[in-house]
Amino acid sequence: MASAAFSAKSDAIVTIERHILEQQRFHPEATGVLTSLLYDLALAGKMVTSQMARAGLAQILGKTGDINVQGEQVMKLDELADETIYLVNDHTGRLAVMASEEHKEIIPIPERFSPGKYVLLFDPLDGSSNIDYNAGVGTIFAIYQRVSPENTPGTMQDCLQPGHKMVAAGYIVYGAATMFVYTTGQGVHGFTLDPSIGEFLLSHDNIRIPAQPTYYSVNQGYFTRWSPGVQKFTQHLQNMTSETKTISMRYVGSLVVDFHRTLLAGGIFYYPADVSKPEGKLRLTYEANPLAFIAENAGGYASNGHERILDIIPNSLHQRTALYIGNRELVKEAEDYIQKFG
Ligand code: AHM
Ligand code: MG
Repeated sequence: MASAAFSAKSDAIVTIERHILEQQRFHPEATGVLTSLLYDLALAGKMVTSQMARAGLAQILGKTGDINVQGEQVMKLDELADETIYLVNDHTGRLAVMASEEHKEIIPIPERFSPGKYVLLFDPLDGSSNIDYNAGVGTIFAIYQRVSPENTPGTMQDCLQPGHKMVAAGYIVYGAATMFVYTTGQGVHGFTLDPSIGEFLLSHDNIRIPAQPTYYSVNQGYFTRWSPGVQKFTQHLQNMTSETKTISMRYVGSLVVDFHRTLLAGGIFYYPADVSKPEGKLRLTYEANPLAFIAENAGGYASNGHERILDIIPNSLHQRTALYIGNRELVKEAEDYIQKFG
């Protein structure tokens, strides 16, 4: 007879596969295609993790001319991540089209494979300027349903949908441990890769951004380039830091890592527009939108300083945007400062 201890729900070992399948129950109309697509992305995450672990060594081996001991060209990690995600997804029949921060144009599904009903937009390795310093980087992805007719090649129009049309979003952080965080609109869930068994296991169920902010996160080196509203908002946060000591500053320079901390600890991340980047730096489609979808599903909010990120209709694939993301109240306060002071 089974021991009572075995039936305790809190003892359940939840792999990412099991979790994604269980989430499917919230969508009675689901066919399982999205479930498989998410699982494919988790697989890509494991493959990139393994490439990351060997990256330092590959560089040493490739130092003399970008050829490693196997006689292969040593690829940059962001190109490797980009290719991995593409190859995991190009043939499955689940996608109509892809778009990546690494490619100028949309990425069609090869003609020999049938086009599917979903659209995948991704930043294969965000924060890649941090790779040389062994600091955290990550993959960010957004999934939409196609708007073009079924069984035809996907189009640019499929890729330029406003963020509120998203059906799923997530990111994978390659840090001290690899984590996969995703939402299909039913809460935000985080998994940690156990490298010894090669499985993502549920470690952060139903993440909510804490109401009490712990950190603000911004590159203050650009302070003099910001508008008065952004400067005043930042000074407001600095005053909170010195007066109440409840909020402190952290900035890695990897959006996905800075966002992950903001999500778990509470606070705000922002990358404003400035005189040298009047549109902001971050990409609406690959970075701001998926993280905004996650933030809102965790009780937070994301804005470009004037309007909700998820309401912006993209007019180009690599469109840039200012981004304020995290605790709803803090992001709203940023909007207020910008409206009041410009
Ligand atoms: P990238 O797409 O060239 O990697 O730039 C995006 C990165 C983000 O991860 C990060 O938030 C930001 O650029 C950091 O920029 P900065 O060095 O200007 O603070
Ligand atoms: Mg990026």
